[in-house]
Amino acid sequence: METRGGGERGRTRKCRASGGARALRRPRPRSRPKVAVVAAVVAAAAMEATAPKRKEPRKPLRIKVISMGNAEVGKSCIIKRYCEKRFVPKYLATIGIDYGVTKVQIRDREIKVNIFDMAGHPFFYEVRNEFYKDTQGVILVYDVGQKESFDALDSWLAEMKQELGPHGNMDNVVFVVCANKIDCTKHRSVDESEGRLWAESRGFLYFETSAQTGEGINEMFQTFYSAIIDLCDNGGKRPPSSVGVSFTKEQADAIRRIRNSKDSWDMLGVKPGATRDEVNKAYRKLAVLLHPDKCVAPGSEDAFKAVVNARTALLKNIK
Ligand SMILES: Nc1nc2c(ncn2[C@@H]2O[C@H](COP(=O)(O)OP(=O)(O)O)[C@@H](O)[C@H]2O)c(=O)[nH]1
Ligand SMILES: [Mg+2]
Repeated sequence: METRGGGERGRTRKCRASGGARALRRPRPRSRPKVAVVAAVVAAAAMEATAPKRKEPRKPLRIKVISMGNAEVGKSCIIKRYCEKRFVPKYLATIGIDYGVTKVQIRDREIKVNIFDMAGHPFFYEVRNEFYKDTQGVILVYDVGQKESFDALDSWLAEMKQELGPHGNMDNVVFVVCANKIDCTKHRSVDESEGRLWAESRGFLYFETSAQTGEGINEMFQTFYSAIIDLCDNGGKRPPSSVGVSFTKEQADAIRRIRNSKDSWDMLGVKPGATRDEVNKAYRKLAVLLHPDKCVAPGSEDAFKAVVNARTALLKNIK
């Protein structure tokens, strides 16, 4: 896509250059001094600079975006909310794939988005698998009140990876994770830091959304499309700055492990019955890794507090 855009700009420039050259063209001896040619070119450039600039519309950038995530998490409603500015509560379950084209203006660029809204039900795998390739952006959705839809995100990535095959490159796709249905606060079972950690540790964008109230939807799409434009302008590769991971995998893994640990021993990563020294050693290692002054990973503060409490609890009972 960038090649096409770049080519377009290239052609435009070439056109102007030959126009200028035509205006200057006149018979001249071969031996004309180089300096005169340079002067003529400079004069032409100056004329071009003072002439009112022709605004040549750039061709809209064409992109392909797909939605992924379990059935019923709100993929279709998120897309509808953005495209039609309304919530359709009784939206029909997607059968296979819904397809739509929409034009949007992001910064100074017009982009033509081809959206393939995929059905999340396993039954539609055979229909979905055709649509993974040549995608610039993925909207990955889960329902914050349904833990299994969050746990399923890894299998969605795995399905895409498998369909793209060994030569497919997931690194050059912009992923945005939507933690959807945040209006249902009573039933929330995946908190923000957990979702954000999962997304950001993979270099994905993360947004809390509600297709019902509209919260987060516009910001999500604006940032998502903007990141896709940056990707296209960067020759189809995700620019390094967009990854923006400011914490290590070790920190992310430790937070996840602490969050899922079943007791204080497990939390510190020591065997039940470990000595004071072993507990202190394990504690120090985690405290250095997750200290709020050093670690900005989502959830690090809670993980740090949990580790402090686990150590206190264990030391109380060890002689
Ligand atoms: N409360 C609430 N319900 C939502 C939200 N988004 C979608 N829904 C509901 O969730 C159900 C499934 O939505 P749909 O968009 O069809 O899910 P999909 O299968 O992922 O495409 C529908 O009954 C919607 O009304 C939301 O943000 N908040
Ligand atoms: Mg749907």
